[in-house]
This record gives sequence, structure tokens and C-alpha cells, in this order.
Amino acid sequence: MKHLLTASLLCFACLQGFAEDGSRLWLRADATAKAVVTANKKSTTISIAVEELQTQWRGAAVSLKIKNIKADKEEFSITGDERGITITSPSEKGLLYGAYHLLRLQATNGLKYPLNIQESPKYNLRILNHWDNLDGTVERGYAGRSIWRWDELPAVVSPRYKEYARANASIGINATVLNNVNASPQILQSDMLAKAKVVADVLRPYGIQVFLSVNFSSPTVLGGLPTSDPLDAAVQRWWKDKANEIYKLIPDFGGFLVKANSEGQPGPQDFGRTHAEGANMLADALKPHKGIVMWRAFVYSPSNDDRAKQAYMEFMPLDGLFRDNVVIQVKNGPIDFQPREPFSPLFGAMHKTDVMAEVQITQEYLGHANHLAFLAPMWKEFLDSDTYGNGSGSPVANTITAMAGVANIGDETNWNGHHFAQANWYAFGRLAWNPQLSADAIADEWLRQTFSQKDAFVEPVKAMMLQSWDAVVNYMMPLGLHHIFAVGHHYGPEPWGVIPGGRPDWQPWYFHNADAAGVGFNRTKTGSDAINQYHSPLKERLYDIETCPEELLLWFHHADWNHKMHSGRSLWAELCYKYDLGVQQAREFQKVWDRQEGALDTERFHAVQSRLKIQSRDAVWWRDACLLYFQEFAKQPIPYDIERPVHDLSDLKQIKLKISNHENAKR
Ligand code: BDP
Repeated sequence: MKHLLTASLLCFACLQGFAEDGSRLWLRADATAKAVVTANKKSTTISIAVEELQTQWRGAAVSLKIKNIKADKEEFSITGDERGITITSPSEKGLLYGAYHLLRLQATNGLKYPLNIQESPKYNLRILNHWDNLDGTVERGYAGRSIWRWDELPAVVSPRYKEYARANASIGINATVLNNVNASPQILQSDMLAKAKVVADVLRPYGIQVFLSVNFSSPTVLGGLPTSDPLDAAVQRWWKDKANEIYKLIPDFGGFLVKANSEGQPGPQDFGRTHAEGANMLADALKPHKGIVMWRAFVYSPSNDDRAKQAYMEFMPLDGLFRDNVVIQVKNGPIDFQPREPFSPLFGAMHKTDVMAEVQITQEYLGHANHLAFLAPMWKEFLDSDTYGNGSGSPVANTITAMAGVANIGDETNWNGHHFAQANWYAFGRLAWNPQLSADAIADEWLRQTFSQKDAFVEPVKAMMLQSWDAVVNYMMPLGLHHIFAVGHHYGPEPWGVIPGGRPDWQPWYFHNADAAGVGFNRTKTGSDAINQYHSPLKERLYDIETCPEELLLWFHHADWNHKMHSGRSLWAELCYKYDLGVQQAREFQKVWDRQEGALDTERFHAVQSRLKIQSRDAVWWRDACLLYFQEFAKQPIPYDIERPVHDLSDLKQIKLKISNHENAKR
């Protein structure tokens, strides 16, 4: 029976002419409709909206109306019923978003007549950051090589650029940074700009603006100037000329993303200048063209102070000194995209400067493309966290002006490596449009479009997705542990790791501080006092070990192995239970998935099944490694009702994975 069913599904795919390889992402509606669609204006963007509806919409006639025209207003409304539907917007982009919204409702069984929908994005800038290098490699990319084929451009235009644009537009992403924040100065060479122009031309009709990451030393490296000092007149001229050159090619160019004085990148401090002086110089060059500078706050100087404090210490004194076309791009947490972090204290703190959030869609610290980890719950926890920046009721989502996501896209057929990693690209776009959407609603939409409308499939698989981030946190770094990853590639566990000659804050011990007394980073007054960077009453809650949320306990406290947890267990026992729970959750995911055999195509079923096996094996590896290692300090038995380790610590310490990650010997 199962075989018959599988065969007929396969046949269906054949008839459709598609391989079930994930290449169509969530955009799988069959395009044989013949809808009647009219528009009150003609343009390339509107033609895209018309064509999408004509070929996929199976309802009444749709009329697209531009009203009170304003090109940068992206809101839209959808009204009407079975007799006719109208999508109205002040902009072409808004009509396109409206078309995709209507199609999404159709694809998710969400149409309820009469329609009376008003949508408008929470943030004007919803941007992907590609960490793609010009040689085609992708830093922290796990889905093959870069989709940008710089060697073929500008002559050859890959069809993937358009598919990429369409996918992004369908979820409201409206901008992209094409190259890595560890930026090669070469991106600003004239021949590279000619290539970027061709990409920008393909993306533009889909409402996507192109940005570039720039290297602060470009005036010296490319321009041959003796300095790149931002206060030097020749340097300022160089950037102005460069901006003019870019805007001649790409009139709607978005601006620059800059990683400066961070992890060895050049920056204004090399010349005794501040981040504000550096950012403002670039902002002045872009200002006449309406471009912006996204200046990253991911900095940590070689000081002895707690790394978690450094971005705040560096940027807070500069609040109010930035030009109005500078936005500070802050990672969600104060360290570095760890499996779970508290929000960075910079959110809700800078009142005179625009701040945007940067989240990592690519799973550098979450099992790469091997582990299923649906990240909407993590991003929701972050966006919903109350900063108390303007009294109570100031969630992160209300303190930021834009959202950036580090892309997980590569040239693999299914774009993201793991089929379920597509859900994270999708979720980023949806949350950047509307941070109030629930993780549940996003997972539901994505599953119905990507796999199946059947509740018998959607419900259990959705439950698995919604638990998956928690599971990964449990088997990697529960209770606020952080950065105990294997050195360099950040895939497996290495709480014992040592980087010879490396900075103290690249060593795992720096972060977990395990000793005979306990474990965790003391960020209270008797430690680094990083907690003091948060607003009251949150900081008082964090200072007190009894009120500090347990999921972040070891982030903020060095707690006694026998510290009594809310469950009544000791910290040591709780740690053991959490690690083991993570393993049990991963195994449960395998069961949930295996039960779905026959409910979807065999290709994607097997692809996901084999990665879930890896995930379960890795979960055991993580649990054994961390518990056996920490046990050397805790000197207590692993509770007897928990599965026994199946590895020896000495063997686990020998594991040295060879993962190519284009790593520059950083933690
Ligand atoms: C770290 C990554 C590194 C990036 C850096 C950044 O390991 O590859 O260059 O973040 O965001 O997490 O600049």
C-alpha cells in the first residue's frame, strides 16, 4: 500500500514536471490558473503581480489599484468577496506584496470572505545579509557555494537571481547585502560594481534594494591613498567619488554595511577616530543619494573586560553623535548568535540613534544544515523581551527600526541545505514584516505551502518545529551556558577546548568557568557586573539568583553545583536532565517524522529523515561530552534514571572535524 501511494505521489510530481528537491521553496502552487486580473497602472513590478495572480489565483477577478501614490509606502489592503477582489496600495511594491498575501491565504486555506485586510510592515528595512565572499565561498554557509556567480557576471545572469528575488518578495524582504561583512575591498572595484549593477537590475522589479559591505581601508587598498583616516579630506573625497560612481550604475542603491574594528577588520580607531566619526564620513558620502550606513556594533576590543559588555561600553557614549542616515546594527545577544542569549543591552538603551537588529538565519551555532532548528521561537523570545527602555512595555520589537538576517542561502538545489532550514528564511521575512505573528502561525503557513495541507501532517510536524530550538538548546547549552563549541567550525562540543595563544574570550573556559564550586559566568556585582547595563527592574531580577530566569542562569551567575533549582533538583542534576531531555526530544523528532512516510514525496522525506538521524547522534555526542566534562568538576554521579553516557570523554576529546568553513582562526 505504502509503495503504491509513494509511486502515485512520485507520478504526480512527474506529471507536474517537478523534481521534489525543494527548489521551489514555499512557492509550490500550481500555475495553471486563468484568473482575470486588471491594474490601473503599468510597470514591471505590477506585471509581476498580475502574472502571479493570473497563473495561480483560483477565485474571482482581481483588480490592482494604486491610490495616493507614494513609492516608499509598502502597505496594502485587500477587500472584496466571491464576486470580485481589490488590492489597493500607494506603491507598486505594495501591490506585489498584496498579491503574494492573497496567494498565501489561498495556499494555506486562509481565505475568509468578505476580505477586509489591511497590512503594513512594522519596519521599512527588512534585509538579508549574505556572508558571501567574492571567490564564491560563503562564511558560515552550509548550503553550498554563493548564489552570486561573480566570475560569470555581468555577461551571464543566473536564473536563480530572479527566483531568489521572487522568494524574498513573497515574504516581504526588501533589501539584500550581497557580500560578506568581512569585506574584500575589491567589491568596490569598477568591474565588480558593473556586476553588482546587473544583479540589482534583476532584483529591482521585485522591490529589492541592493547594499554592499565595505572595507574601511578601501581608500588605501583600492585608491592608493596613504591613509583611510575618516577625517582626511582626500579619504572623504574618495568615498564621495565612489558613492557617485555606484549611484550612476545603481540609482536606488541602498548603502553600506560596515564591520569596523572588529575581529581584525580595519576601522576608524586605527586612526584614533571613533565609530561615529567613521560612520558619519560614509554617511556624508551617501546622503546626497539617500543612502544609509548600517554600522555594526559587533565589536570587542582586546580589553580584559567581559566581552558581553563591550559593545555597550563602546557605543553608548556615542549616542546622539551619529548622522541621521546611520543605523547601528546590533546582534540579538551581547555575545555572538549563541543557541540562547539574553537580548543585547544596547536595545532600548540608545535613545538618539537608530538601532536595527541582526539575527542569524544560517545555523552557525545551531547544528549547521544538519540539525532541524526552527528559529521563529528564538526570534520571538528576543523581539518580545521587555527592555524597559521607556518604562515597562518596551519590547525589543518596539526599540528597533529595521531587521537584518544573516542569510542561509547557497547554490544547493534546495537553497538552504536542510529542507526545514527554508522555514527560517521564511520566518525571518514574515517576522520582519510583522513581529507580532506567532511562531505557531508562521510554522503553520510554511508547512501548508511547502509540504501539505493535511492536518494529520501539519499538526505533529508543526509541534516538532516549535520544540526544535528548545531541543537544540537543551542538548548543546542549557541553562544559559554559552560558547562551549568546538574551536573554529562551531559544530560539535568542546567545553575543554584551548586555542593556543588565542584571546581569553575565545576560550570556552572563559565562558563556562567550571570549577569545584560551580559553573557559569558571574555577571553580577561580584563579577563583571554586565547586568548593570540593563534597565530596572529587569536588572534587579537578573542580579538575584532566585529570580533570574533559569534558562539564563549560567549566563548571569556562577552557580553552586548544589544550587536548588525550581524543580527541586540540584543544578548538577538539572543540567543532566536538560542535556538528556534534548536527546529525548531529538529522538522524538525522528518518530514524528517516520510516521509521516507516505504523507509526502519520498525525496524530501528521506532527505529530512537522514538529517534527523545525524541530529540524534549529535545530540548524544553533545550530552556525553558536556556531562562527562562538567562531571570532572561537579564530582557527582549522573542521576541514575538518566541514560548512561555511551562515549568516553578521552575519545570525544580526540574528535577533530574537518569542516571547511572559510574560517579565519576566530572563535
Ligand atoms: C561570528 C562568526 C564570524 C563572523 C562574525 C561577525 O563566527 O564568522 O565574521 O560573527 O558577525 O559569529 O562578524
